[in-house]
Amino acid sequence: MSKTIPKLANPNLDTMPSDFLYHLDINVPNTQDTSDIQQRFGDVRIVCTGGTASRMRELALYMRKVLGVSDPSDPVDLCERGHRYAIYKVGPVLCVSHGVGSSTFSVVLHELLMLVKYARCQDSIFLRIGTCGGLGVPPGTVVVTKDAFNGLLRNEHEIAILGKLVVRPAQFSEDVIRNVMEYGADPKDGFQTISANTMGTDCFYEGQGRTDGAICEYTEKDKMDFLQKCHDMGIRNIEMEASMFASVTKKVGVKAGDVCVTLVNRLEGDQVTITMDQKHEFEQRPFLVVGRYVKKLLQQ
Ligand code: R2B
Ligand code: URA
Repeated sequence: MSKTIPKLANPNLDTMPSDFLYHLDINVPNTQDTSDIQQRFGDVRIVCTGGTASRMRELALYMRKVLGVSDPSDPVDLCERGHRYAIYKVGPVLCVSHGVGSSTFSVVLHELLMLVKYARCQDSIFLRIGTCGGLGVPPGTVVVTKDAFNGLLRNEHEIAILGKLVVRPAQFSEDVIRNVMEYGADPKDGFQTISANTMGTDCFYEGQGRTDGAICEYTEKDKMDFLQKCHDMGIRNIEMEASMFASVTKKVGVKAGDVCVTLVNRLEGDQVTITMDQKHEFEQRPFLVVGRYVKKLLQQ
């Protein structure tokens, strides 16, 4: 199969003489000759993203083990001077923090997509490795997103552009979903990895039907009716990035997937009550699943 470099969906990029990926602190002085960027990032195949810089640093250390990279040095944050996000590189894998929610994630996602274009990365795959609330599944379950729904329970992402609402479809790559399940899930792990629908909301509290935020204008029954409706639609986890992530990557033709571990069963409560040690243990689970997938992918 022929390899592809992302084309993106912005004709202006073809006529810009230079570009500064501001939040990444990466300068592209000459868009017609990106050999320097190609040298630094041209081997990247998989861009792993996740909420926090410390988790992405841990993922980088884990990827060293998965890929057999023996390097005793501390992982270097390649965009430390940008002060917003962190990027670690382990061979063909980038581990990048994206903050909380679609708005912070979309900023770094745009810049990462431009980075892989300028670096002429072939067939790059974007992944989000995150945490989420679960719906009717035990805390610690790993969910690989099938369809991404927004807070209106639509399988799309809405964004205001030039004063108008633009609606785009929000599906992840079927290949990625299938392969993450096939290569990554292992019943011997002692936890479940399932493929199911995800709701990505713009708010952790009201947007996810919680009754414990600073504002709540609905009853416990309204909340449970809504969560039950989500469950009936095959939604098994709730987080804050899936619909934006699916829609942006789909729009530019880059394959992507979302792999998250549940921290709470929302049919049983709103508060995340697991201990920080338990949370840390749960956060390793998507590492295991994605690690196996990445290893297999790179062997092909
Ligand atoms: C899951 O966890 C974060 C909120 O606590 C958010 O980034 C998400 O999607
Ligand atoms: N992240 C979310 O967005 N929701 C939860 O319930 C837990 C983590």
